[in-house]
Parts: sequence; C-alpha cells; structure tokens
Amino acid sequence: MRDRRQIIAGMGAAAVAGIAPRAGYAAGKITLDDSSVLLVIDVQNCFLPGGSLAVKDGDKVVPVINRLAKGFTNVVMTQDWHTTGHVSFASSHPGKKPFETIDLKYGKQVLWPDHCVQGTDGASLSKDLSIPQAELIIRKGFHKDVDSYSAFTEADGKTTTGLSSYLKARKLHRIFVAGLATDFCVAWTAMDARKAGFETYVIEDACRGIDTQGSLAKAWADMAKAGVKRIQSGDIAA
Ligand code: VGL
Ligand code: ZN
Repeated sequence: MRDRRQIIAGMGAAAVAGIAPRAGYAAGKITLDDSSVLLVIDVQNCFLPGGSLAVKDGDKVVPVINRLAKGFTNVVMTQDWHTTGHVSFASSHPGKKPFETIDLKYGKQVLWPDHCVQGTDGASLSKDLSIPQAELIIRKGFHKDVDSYSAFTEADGKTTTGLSSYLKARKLHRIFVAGLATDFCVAWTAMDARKAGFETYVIEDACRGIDTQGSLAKAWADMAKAGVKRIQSGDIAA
C-alpha cells in the first residue's frame, strides 16, 4: 500500500512527465473522458413553468445543461412517458388529491397531477434544449400500473428499462446526472446508478426539486449515503 505522500509524489511525477490523469480530479476540477456520460432527466414541458407539474425554476436548468452538454461526447436523455389514467395520477384514485400518498403493491406512491401523457405537448422535451449529439432517449413510466422515477428500474424494484445494459455495452461508467426533479427522478436515477456499480455525480445547479413533505433534504441525504457525489457545474473542467 502506498502512503499518501507517495501517492502525491507519484502524481507530481506524472505531471512532470506531462501525463494527464485519464479521468478524475485535475487541478481541483473533474475531467471528463470517453467513459463519461451526461444523463439529462425529464426536461419536459410538464415540469417547466406553466406545466401541469411545474418544478419551481425548472427552466433555469436548461442553459446550464446546454452549456454542460458541450463538454460531453455522450449524452442520454430521459422522458417521463405515462399512459392516460396512469397509476401515479391522483385523478386515477377517486377521493385522492395530488401530493397525497397511497400504498400500492410495490410500496408507497406519491400521487401527482396528470403529467407527461404519451404523445402530448406536455410530454415533449423542452424545445430550448440544444444537445444535438444526444444518442439515446429512454422513456419510462409507460406501464400503466407501475411508476418509474428511476431511469434504470421501475418502482416495482425489478422491471428494467435497459439503460444499465446500454451504458455497460457502450463502456460508459461515469454518470453525470442533471435535470428534473432533484428529489424524485434525479435522485432515484442516481441511487440506482450506484446500485448498478457506476461512478455517479449529481450536478446540483443543473437540477431543481419539487420538495414535497421534506423530499428534497431526504433525497440529498439518501444520495450521500449511497455514495453519489454532489457537485456544481463549475467543478467540471471546461
Ligand atoms: C417526476 C414526479 C412524477 C420527475 C416524474 O421527473 O422527477 N416527478 N413523475
Ligand atoms: Zn411521472
């Protein structure tokens, strides 16, 4: 085992030899490499101002994400994509109101206003996103009786979206998560990414939260416990 001084000395030698670290932290900044992928979560009209499940300041993430995306060769986006009458909609449960919870077969479910219904304008990705190189759009939440905050695994805890296999096949091991909403789809995606063994960063200023019943603070605590790294967009080397 090399001690801390030897590791620092070793890093110095690499710098003198002009060998940049392949990936990791350089000069206090995170450097991106061929195994890095930006995962842009649910930047859809329903979650933007004026949308049916508008996230406060949700539109503020768009310029940050557009800027970040310029540094990534690999970008994957997600799209919440529900059926009409979806189980996660309060309107599907007589007597229930949005933001109340119910117990479903797979566990506790927050009930939402109708949102991101397949093929509607509300479900469309923001027209202000400018990420032409995005290579894959993963749709999720399309099974009528199961929600899916996570881009990896549906809320039943077992149905996969295929994203983990895709990323592994493409050798994309370092995941940088941005988008909406911090405390639901971003957090669940980041925690599942850790479960699947990926190095996982959440870019805080490229996300906004819903924050219902303490959900935002809980999400950050859960993510920290899962080994998700909380960073700012400025921490990434330009
Ligand atoms: C989301 C609530 C319901 C999200 C999706 O994108 O965070 N939140 N559906
Ligand atoms: Zn949804």
